[in-house]
Amino acid sequence: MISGSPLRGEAFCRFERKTKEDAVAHEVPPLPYDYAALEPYIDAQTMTLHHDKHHATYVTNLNNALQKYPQLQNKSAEELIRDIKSVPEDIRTAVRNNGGGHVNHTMFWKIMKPKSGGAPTGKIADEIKSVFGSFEDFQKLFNDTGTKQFGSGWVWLVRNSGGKLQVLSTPNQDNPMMEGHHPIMGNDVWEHAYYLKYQNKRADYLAAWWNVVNWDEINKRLQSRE
Ligand code: MN3
Repeated sequence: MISGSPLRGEAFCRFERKTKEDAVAHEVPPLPYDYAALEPYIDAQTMTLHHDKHHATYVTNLNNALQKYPQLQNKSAEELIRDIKSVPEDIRTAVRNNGGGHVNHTMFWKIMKPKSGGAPTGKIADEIKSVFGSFEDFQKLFNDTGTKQFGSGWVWLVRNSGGKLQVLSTPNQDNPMMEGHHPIMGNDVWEHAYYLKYQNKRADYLAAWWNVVNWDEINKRLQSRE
């Protein structure tokens, strides 16, 4: 793999000394579009800070937390958070917050796309209709759930541990996988996701976000776990 950032380079060298070629440090995936591509719904400055600073910090902190546990360095971030209770107690909170932050944001960039949004297509459209009645009812539930999440967190559509589609929210960087659910899509309701443009109006951000939703990617996530 090619190192694209000094951040990864440093982390990789550190692990390389410890475990030879086995471990690869976690790294921030490149944004799949330009920072300004989601304007006017999400502004370029927010995207730049969110991806290059916030997401990067979760990755740095995750790699730092794993330094003293070489046996955990080969696990994907998903594997780590899915089985968070098996992570050693002294780094569990750090892995929960930063591994969660890494997984959540890696999904987030991919489920958005410029010139997209609108009504869902494909299988997700059918499932939403059959479970929530209509796309509008689903949007209202998703937006209300995101608005009511107190403080920082995420609002999700998941396939729950019982196999049913469900809307729920999580605090901080917790991911539904920690509770045995499969996350199909999620929106970040941390203030860092919207404050520069929307200030305290989280509901306005949640409403605008539907204009950048990438239903193709969400259909892929739906079908990866049926
Ligand atoms: Mn965020």
